[in-house]
Amino acid sequence: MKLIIAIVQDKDSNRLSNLFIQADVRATKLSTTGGFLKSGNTTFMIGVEDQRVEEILELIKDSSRTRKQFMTPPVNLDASMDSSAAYPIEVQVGGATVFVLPIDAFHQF
Ligand code: 2BA
Repeated sequence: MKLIIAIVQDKDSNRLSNLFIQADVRATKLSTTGGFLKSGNTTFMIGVEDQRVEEILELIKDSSRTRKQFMTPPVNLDASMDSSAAYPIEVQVGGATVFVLPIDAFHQF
C-alpha cells in the first residue's frame, strides 16, 4: 500500500475531488499554504493499493494545470533607508507536486 500526497492549486481541487469520487478513490483534502507564495493550495492524502498508484497519478496529472502568478517580493530597507524597488515577479505554479510514500500499516478502527 502507498500514501500519495498531492499538492494542487485550489482552482483544480474540485475537479480532482470529483474524479476521485467517480473512480472510487478514498482521499482526504487539506487546506494548505504554499511556503513561497504564501497563498492557499490544496493537499490530498490518498491511501491506495500499489496497483492503483499509476491510475491515480494519471487522474492528478489530467486535472492539474500550470499557471503563471505574480508575486511581489518584500521591500528591503537598507541602512541609508533607500528602499530597493519591489517589482512583481512572475512565478510558474504547478501542475501538481506529488509524493508517493510506502505505508507500513493501515488500520481503520
Ligand atoms: P509555493 O511554495 O507557494 O510555490 C509556488 C511556486 O513558486 C512553485 O510552484 C515554484 O514555481 C515557485 N517557487 C517556490 N519556491 C521558490 C523559490 N525559492 N524561488 C523561486 N521560485 C520558487 P510549484 O513548484 O509548482 O509548487 C507548488 C506548491 O507545491 C508550492 O507552493 C508548495 O506548496 C508545494 N511544494 C512544491 N515543492 C515542494 C516540496 N519539495 N516540498 C513540499 N511542498 C512543495
